[in-house]
Parts: sequence; C-alpha cells; structure tokens
Amino acid sequence: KDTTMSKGTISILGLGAMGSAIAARLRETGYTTTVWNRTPAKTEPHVKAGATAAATVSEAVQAGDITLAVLLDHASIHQNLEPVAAELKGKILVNLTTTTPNEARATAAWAAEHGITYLDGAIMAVPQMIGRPGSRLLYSGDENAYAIAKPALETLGTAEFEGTDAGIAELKDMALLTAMYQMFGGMLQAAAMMRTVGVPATQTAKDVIDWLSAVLPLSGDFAAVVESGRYDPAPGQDVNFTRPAVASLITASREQGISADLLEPTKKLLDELAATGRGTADWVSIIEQLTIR
Ligand code: FVH
Repeated sequence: KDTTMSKGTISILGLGAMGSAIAARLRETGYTTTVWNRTPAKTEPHVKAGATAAATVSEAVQAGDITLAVLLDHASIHQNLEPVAAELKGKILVNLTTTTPNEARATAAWAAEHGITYLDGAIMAVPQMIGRPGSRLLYSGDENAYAIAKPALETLGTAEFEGTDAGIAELKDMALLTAMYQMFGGMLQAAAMMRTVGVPATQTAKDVIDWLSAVLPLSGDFAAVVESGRYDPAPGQDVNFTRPAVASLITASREQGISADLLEPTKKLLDELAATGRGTADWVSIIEQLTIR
C-alpha cells in the first residue's frame, strides 16, 4: 500500500461497480479523492473511507486536478458534463465510460471546443481486477494529459497509450471484445454439440481450452499472411479446402439438432470467395470480404 500523499486530487464521477473500484484504488494509493454519484447514497462508503462527497457534478469537477468519468454510456456523459463545460475548462477529463470509437471522437471534439483536455480510456478488466495483475487500460487522445495522469492511471492497471485519435482506445477495446465473443461463441457451439451425446459442458470446456491453446498461436501466422497481402497461391489452407470443411461443421451441428447460426457467416464469406474465382486463395483472405463497400 502506497501512503505517499500530496499526489493531487482526483474527482471520480460515477460510483457504480467500476467507479467504486477505481475510487477505492486511487484512495488506497495515496490520492485525495472527491466523488460524485447520481444516487448520493453510493458516496457514503467512500466518505467513510476518506473521500469527499460532492453534492453536484460542478462541485466535483472544480475539486479535482483530474476528473475521471465512469458513467454508464455516452448519453450520460453528455447529459452530466455539458452543463459543467466552463468548470472543466483548462482541466483534464479522462473518460473511462465505454462508448463507441466515434462517440469518443465526438466527446473529444466537444471537449476541444470548450478548452477541456481530453483523454479517452477503455478498461480491459472487471471491477475486482482494478489495481491487480491482469488489469489493463487503454488510452487515447491528448498525449500531454496522458503523461500528467499516467502515475494515477497506472495504479488501476497496466496503462497503454494507443495514440492521439481519441477513438482508438475504444476501437481496440471493441476489437478485442469481438475476438473474445467469437471465441466464446465457438466454445458454446462445441458444448451444444457435445451435450447431445451426454458430454457435460464442463468437459467440453476443458477440451476447448486445450485445443484453442494449441492453435491460438497460429493467429500470428495468419496475421503475417494478411500483412503480406499475398493470398494466392495460399501460404496455408486455401478456400477450396476450408469451405467444405466449414460446410461439414454445419452439417455435423445440424445432424445433432444444433443450429449452425454461429458458423453460417464464415461459410458465406468462403462461398463469396469461391464464387469470385478465389478458391486457391488462402482462407484468411476472408478478412478482405469484411470491408463494407
Ligand atoms: N463492470 C464491468 O465489468 C465493465 C468493465 C469494462 C468497462 N465497463 C464500463 O464502465 C462503465 C461503468 O460501469 P459500471 O460497472 O460501474 O456500471 P454500473 O455499476 O451500472 O454503474 C453505472 C454508473 O453510471 C451512473 N449513471 C447511469 N446513468 C446515469 C445518468 N444518466 N446520469 C448520471 N449517472 C448515471 C450510475 O449512477 P446511479 O445509478 O448509481 O445513480 C452508476 O454510477 C460503463 O461504461 C461500462 O460499460 C465496466
């Protein structure tokens, strides 16, 4: 526990599960904290632990050298911060609320219009992980604000600055979450298939972990093919091989009475490649089909 004081005052807007964990961690590491929450009762445990409660957003942002906003969504950010733009002028606002990349860019533009120094943050952690190993937070926007806020931000987890485009941290967050949901969707598909013959999901989960751990490093090889842009002839498995393989997975699912809805999109992309004469191209060229034209 770091008890060094005089680290400055940080205001935290929003004391939901995440805002509370962040406020607690900052306090534990020696920061003076001012907290505000729409429902004031949630400030009570924080005040007991040494924080100051602000009665209004305006009071909170005036108290802090840095304001961390941990609200629900983009709308709640603007609803609460637009009325206090003048009080935030010249100060650092770090928005840790999950938004889309374009919403982050819109908030950055709004902040710039009002002379507010803006840093957007994306939290790759659940509240229990804050300040613990594995917690990772991505930031983008004003680089100087990042440099100033970094010592405080690093108490929350590994801090990574992604660039000056305020939307990049959210984009990376959403790209990684996309990969995660697709992967877990695959695990659930496998569990649904194996459950039809009495294999419990817990067993299939173990098998999936072993299998995915073995094949996941291939991501680097696939990425190298994508970066080279040389798909044909295929450095790996081509569309002519992969397309019937995925079709078999769909058939196998259906034979067991399991929907193939999660698999169909991949088959559709492979079908498009085959239909446009790219059967001998590497199957990873489906990435080129993903761009909406
Ligand atoms: N919890 C998690 O695991 C994830 C991890 C990744 C990042 N997310 C994002 O973090 C933001 C906050 O999430 P949270 O877990 O703290 O969410 P809640 O516990 O639901 O708390 C929401 C807080 O927002 C306040 N709030 C909601 N609407 C408004 C509004 N219109 N005006 C003012 N405040 C508002 C709410 O206040 P109250 O209900 O207590 O009065 C809470 O303080 C979020 O973007 C996640 O996506 C968390």
